[in-house]
Amino acid sequence: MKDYRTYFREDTIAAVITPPGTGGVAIVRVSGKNAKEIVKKVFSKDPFSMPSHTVTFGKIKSPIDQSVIDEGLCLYMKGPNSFTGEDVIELQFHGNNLIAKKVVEALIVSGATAAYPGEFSFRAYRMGKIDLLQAKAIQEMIGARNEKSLKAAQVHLEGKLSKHLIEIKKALLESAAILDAWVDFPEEGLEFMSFEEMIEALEKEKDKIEYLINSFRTGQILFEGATICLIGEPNVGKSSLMNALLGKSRAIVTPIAGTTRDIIEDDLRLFDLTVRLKDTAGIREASEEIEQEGIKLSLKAIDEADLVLFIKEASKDSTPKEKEILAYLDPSKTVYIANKIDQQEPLSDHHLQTHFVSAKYETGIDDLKQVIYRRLVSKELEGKEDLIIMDASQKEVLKKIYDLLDLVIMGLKEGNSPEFIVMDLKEVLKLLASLVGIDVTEDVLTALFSKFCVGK
Ligand SMILES: Nc1nc2c(ncn2[C@@H]2O[C@H](COP(=O)(O)OP(=O)(O)OP(=O)(O)O)[C@@H](O)[C@H]2O)c(=O)[nH]1
Ligand SMILES: [Mg+2]
Repeated sequence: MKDYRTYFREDTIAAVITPPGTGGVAIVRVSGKNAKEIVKKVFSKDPFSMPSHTVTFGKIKSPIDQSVIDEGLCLYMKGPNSFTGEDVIELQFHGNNLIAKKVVEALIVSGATAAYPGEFSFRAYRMGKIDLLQAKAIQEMIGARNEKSLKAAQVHLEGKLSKHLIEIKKALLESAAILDAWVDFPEEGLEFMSFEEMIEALEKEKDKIEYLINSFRTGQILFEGATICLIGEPNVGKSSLMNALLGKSRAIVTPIAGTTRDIIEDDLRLFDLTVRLKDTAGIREASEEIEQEGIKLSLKAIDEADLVLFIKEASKDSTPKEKEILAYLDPSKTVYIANKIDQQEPLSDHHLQTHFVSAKYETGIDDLKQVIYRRLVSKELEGKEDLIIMDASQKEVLKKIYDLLDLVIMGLKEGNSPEFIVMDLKEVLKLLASLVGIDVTEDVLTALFSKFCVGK
């Protein structure tokens, strides 16, 4: 459905910016040109006499009957040195929903308008305090579930991803200018750059775009969190391995085949990542209905997982069922594990990349954790948090840019007319600009900011 509210309004806006519920304090933010005038009507001290970036203690009162709502602090930040770039006043009082509601009502009666979701961030963007990628980074930061995605969001917020994209844009702009010159002065134009040099320059930028697109899988795992499931025949030691990885007895372990029926889940701390582990029912031809249901869940878990740990016994030949499961698994998201190496000499015909462990005696578990981590966070992205894309819509735009650059390069190689080639290249420049927030349409902005929560 189309969103009809417009973020392009001049109202002075107000909203609670702390989470709902009870707490030590709650904060209401007021932003806009009438912030001081409005707060003057609800606060016992005059904001016009407050120096910028100072805190004043006073009473918050109803503008209608002057009754006291609460007492608290008033923090005044004169624009442009504030989050939104406008005059901002924040009122801090006791953390109670009822008080917060009354304070916002008092501000609205005094002339403020309730802020839309993400409107403070939108204003920061409109006033040039942050670009669109940085606005997105605020959301990423709030939503970060582990240290790694938090770090990635932080570097996005610092503007490093924007800088990288702007550099790509600059390089492509140069190519576009030369192409323009080729159109206008076919002879002289070639003096600036040879045909081959142009293709080389464009390929270089295309590679950078491809790198960003590929970073999305890691980005998604970081941002959404990864799910890993343990799969195998009954009794191979899936639950034992789950417990060994978690370092606690989470799942029941018995020598009876078919012990685990339901999916058992828990969070595993994997260095700076948190992943969701799922222990499943062993897969076999089950006669019993409960077990059959469990197996159905196991198959579903495989499809939903980012990584599958396939477990078999190290000293046993693969059974027909195991071969069937293996054929079903996607090798790019499977880790092959041979368990119970303490029992007998392992066979030699295992999958080439098999990891040998003893879940019961916790041998090889630390190495396995390293392997799992590596499979989730590719080595080339390690420490390059500024170059990790965590947002699906950003990835889509990058994909369009990539395809267009491909067309441009192909057009050059095939000797197409530079007039047409330069048109595609200019479209690329537009898309790059839109990523950082230059010349973005109102619809796109509304869609983006309305996904924020109120008070952001
Ligand atoms: N010797 C040895 N025994 C193990 C090892 N891992 C698991 N076991 C034993 O194998 C049996 C089955 O272990 P579970 O962890 O319950 O196996 P599972 O794959 O979860 O089995 P289901 O839930 O029935 O599918 C238990 O008796 C475990 O003690 C191991 O590394 N070495
Ligand atoms: Mg089990």
